[in-house]
Amino acid sequence: MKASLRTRMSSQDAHYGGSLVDGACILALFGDVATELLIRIDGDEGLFRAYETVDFIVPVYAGDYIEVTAELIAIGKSSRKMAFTAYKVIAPLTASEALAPSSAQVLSEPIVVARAIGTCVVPVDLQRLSNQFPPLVITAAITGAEITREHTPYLPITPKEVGQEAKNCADAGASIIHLHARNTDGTPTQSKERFAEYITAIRDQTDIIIQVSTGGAIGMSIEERCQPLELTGNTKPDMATLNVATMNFGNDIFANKVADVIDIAKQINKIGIATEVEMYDSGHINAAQKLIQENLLSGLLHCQFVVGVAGGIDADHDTVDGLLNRLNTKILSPKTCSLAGIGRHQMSVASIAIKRGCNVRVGLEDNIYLKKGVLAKGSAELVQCVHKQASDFGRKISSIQETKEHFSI
Ligand code: KMH
Ligand code: ZN
Repeated sequence: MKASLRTRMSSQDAHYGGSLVDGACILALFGDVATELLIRIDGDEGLFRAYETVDFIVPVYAGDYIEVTAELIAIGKSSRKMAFTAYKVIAPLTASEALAPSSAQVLSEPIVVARAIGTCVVPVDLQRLSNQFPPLVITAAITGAEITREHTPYLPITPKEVGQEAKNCADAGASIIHLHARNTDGTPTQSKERFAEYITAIRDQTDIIIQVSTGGAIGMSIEERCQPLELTGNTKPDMATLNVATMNFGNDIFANKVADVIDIAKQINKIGIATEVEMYDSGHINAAQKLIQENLLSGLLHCQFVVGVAGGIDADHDTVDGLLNRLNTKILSPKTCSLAGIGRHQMSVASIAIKRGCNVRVGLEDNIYLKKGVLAKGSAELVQCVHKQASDFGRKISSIQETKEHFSI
């Protein structure tokens, strides 16, 4: 969660020679933006307790326009830790550049002039808007279709390995398994028999929600991809993915023609299980919006953004932030949103999701490393990292039962 404000430094703020503005003015702005954030979080102005760090990086002069932001980075019982940044966005021109004393310019790139980390407090009995964010739903994508045993020896392949991995992820805090299947030799398959073996092995160990992939592997036909939707009885899945658009996927094409997307949506609706809409770029939101308008997606819309795929949208902070803002302005019907970052972006994207009230997907399908050069010994280790990040931030983890209720499963 973030707040920002923009103001102009006046000649009254200039305290030192050469119209230099006192650093205390920047701290006053940090105080104001912190107050806005506290009002948004708790419905109370709160109090500033302490700064951990303050760095004045670039001088600020009278006439500069300064934008300050505060981002919530951790929540305690009454403490709210924030990261502050001050940017210069407009500056007067220097005497040699100016046509007149009134000449000024909008900077092509905002300049960071100061940063700080600080903690505010809101007494518990004054917190009117507690439980700002819903419990965090963690999805574990444990198999995927593209990662092989050559990439990592920890990829589960046999039903026994898949069942154990699902249990480990559930124990670590995941409430959904995003499932692909593999033949014994590791090649991807959407065979319903293989899915049935996997689902049985998982349900022998845990009641975690099973979300089957209808995306399958690149190059598979729609019929092949939809086979897990034929399962009934004890092996009927709880949820299925719906990929809404065609795109480049690395060096390949992930084909999802409009007619095929509609066909898959209808098949999922027919068997009456929850749909997770998979999106890889901002334009995919339009495709999802069209499906809603055509009544092919109803009820709570579960959106999964997979970011950082070569061919899809980038996974950096500002891009993901913009993507979430776009989702919120475009899709007004009830929705829940999850973020999955590919490769080295996995944990940074998880962090954005936790702080923006979204859900998180991690797992070997999207990233095989725990940290640079160190392979994760399975998806459960990645789930544990997300659990820790969420706990540090003060966000609860959704239990399997809570997630089932949330998605009416
Ligand atoms: N294997 C990717 C090409 C899904 O599971 O629905 C597609 C995919 C999407 O993984
Ligand atoms: Zn998948």
